[in-house]
Amino acid sequence: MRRGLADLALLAGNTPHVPEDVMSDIESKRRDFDEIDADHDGFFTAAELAASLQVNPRVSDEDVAAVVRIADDDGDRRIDFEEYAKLVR
Ligand SMILES: [Ca+2]
Ligand SMILES: [Ca+2]
Repeated sequence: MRRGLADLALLAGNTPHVPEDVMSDIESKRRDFDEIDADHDGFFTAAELAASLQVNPRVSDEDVAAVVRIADDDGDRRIDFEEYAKLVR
């Protein structure tokens, strides 16, 4: 049996293992994370977080450092996506 393009498109659009709302939640977190992670190395540091928050003058360097301290589970002083997802869940 040969699959047509329509069948493949149907398969591609069909993700039974991940409910759509969970999927979009992860996707929107991933987008936010990528925005903070300016150099896209898969981590963001206090400096990258501070730069992304510069639009908000009420956020101090101390606040940023505190967020990184709280979110940084493995103590490498960088926040990976897993740590970020936990923080904003
Ligand atoms: Ca980075
Ligand atoms: Ca970390």
